Amino acid sequence: MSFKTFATAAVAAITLALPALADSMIMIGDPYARVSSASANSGAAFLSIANHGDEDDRLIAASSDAAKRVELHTHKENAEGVMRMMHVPGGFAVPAGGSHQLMRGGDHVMMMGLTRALEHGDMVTVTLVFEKAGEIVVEVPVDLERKPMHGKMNHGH
Ligand SMILES: [Cu+2]
Repeated sequence: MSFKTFATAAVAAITLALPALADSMIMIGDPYARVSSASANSGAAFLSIANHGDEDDRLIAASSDAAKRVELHTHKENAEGVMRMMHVPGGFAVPAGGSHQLMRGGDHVMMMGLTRALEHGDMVTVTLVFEKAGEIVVEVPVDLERKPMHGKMNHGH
């Protein structure tokens, strides 16, 4: 074995070992993405994050193959009582032993500048970056039929 071959093998072993350790702490559940229309140039992804580690963690950034830019957003009511989206530069905390739910009308992963039209059933790859767990890659199905989780208020009698 030449020195070069040995060095490559050693590097490969190290890069494989790191994510395996980090991934065990954070579990992503029930991801889905939406666009408002076929011609939309932005979309949003929702999922649940569970932290099985004994250290608090934080989702601090995200990226996607389907968007030029991805931001962590939330919805807040402004002074006029209108719900508005806003960028959350500090990201979302996921406490040790706890979880954090991204959902419509709340925190979400905002995909801006879509690189292709997204249709029901398409898959997008979203890379989530955690402060401690590092990068976690999630395959997110586009689901345009999903109802909001807290839709009860929309049902008048
Ligand atoms: Cu948004």
